[in-house]
Amino acid sequence: MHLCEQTWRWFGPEDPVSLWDIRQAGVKGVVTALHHIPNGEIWTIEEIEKRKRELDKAGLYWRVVESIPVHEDIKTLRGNFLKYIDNYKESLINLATCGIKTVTYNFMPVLDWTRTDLAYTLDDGALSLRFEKVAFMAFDLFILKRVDSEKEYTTEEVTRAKERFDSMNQEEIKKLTRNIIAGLPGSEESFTVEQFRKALDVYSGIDAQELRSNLIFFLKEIAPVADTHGIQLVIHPDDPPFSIFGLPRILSTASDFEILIREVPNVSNGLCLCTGSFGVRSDNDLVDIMHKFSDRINFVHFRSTKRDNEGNFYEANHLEGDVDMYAVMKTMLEIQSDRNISIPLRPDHGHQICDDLTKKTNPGYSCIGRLRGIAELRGLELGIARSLFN
Ligand code: DNO
Repeated sequence: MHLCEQTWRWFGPEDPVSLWDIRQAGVKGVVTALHHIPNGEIWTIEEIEKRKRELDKAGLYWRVVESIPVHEDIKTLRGNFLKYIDNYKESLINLATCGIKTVTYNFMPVLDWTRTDLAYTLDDGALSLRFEKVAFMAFDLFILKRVDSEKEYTTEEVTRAKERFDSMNQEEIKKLTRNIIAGLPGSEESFTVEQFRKALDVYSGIDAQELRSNLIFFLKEIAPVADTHGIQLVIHPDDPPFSIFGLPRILSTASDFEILIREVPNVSNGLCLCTGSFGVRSDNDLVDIMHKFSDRINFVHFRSTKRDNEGNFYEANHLEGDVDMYAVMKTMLEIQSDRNISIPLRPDHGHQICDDLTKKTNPGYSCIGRLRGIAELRGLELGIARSLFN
């Protein structure tokens, strides 16, 4: 019987959640990254070993890298992209040399994950992350004032966004702006409005087809290196899984990943199954995605979201919301049994609850909220595993 290998994301020494908190969550495998190394630079063996030693002192080990960020020059195949690809390869080789062999990355242009509200109050008083479409449009149309953005929305949407914008005071405008472009945990970029406009401009001539072919180019370069060194590359899906700011999106559905493995069939070309990201789209059938890519899923983020008909979603408790966590967990257990392996899992995005509410936490990465998540998932897993295999 193969249970998932439980892991926990840690943002490094600055993370308010300590390594001993992680131990007490009953987890030994850590998901982390060398966030202090600027995007594009090589992760040296020395720096990797230093992080490993830190974890080791608390009886933990570095199981998954999340993420080695992909430099914008690679996504656009402009500027210094060849040098950055070489650096990426070198970082992969260095990680493999140090025994770390699962590497997450994403190919979302400009921004990593995006939410409008980082403290959405649920009816039990917990704080959650939310994407509110009208607030997003209000930012795009009336704060960022992106050229031609009104063409991407209906007249009714523009009217609703204007009403929303007019109802906000200066403080709320600042907060919304910060939430969207100042960089959520794990994203390596942070922008002012002016910088953000410039970053978006770079993509004005790049459509989804071009971005996809850039990703394929990048993967064709790095996958053979990963194959040779036994590294599993796992791409994280777009979050949210649809276009925002007119930017191309190329990893939001099963067919997006299908194209990727058709073009780059190397064994190292794998998927980070983020149930919360894929789960935002009602046309994504998670169990079907898992069956389709059962041999490519090498890391899993367990998280659920609740969407409505207006294009909004918030992050629900792990066993609630739109994701059928029972079905996902059962499929995970079947896949692991077929492949005869354990796949690393991490509880993603907990709510701020209990003592979390009085502390400064990384949005989505509170200690107690995730602890609740992992405890529920662990119970669910054991229950299903015992009824399936015992
Ligand atoms: C959000 C995360 C993302 C993810 C990266 C992977 O909580 O899931 O920041 O780590 O997109 O590259």
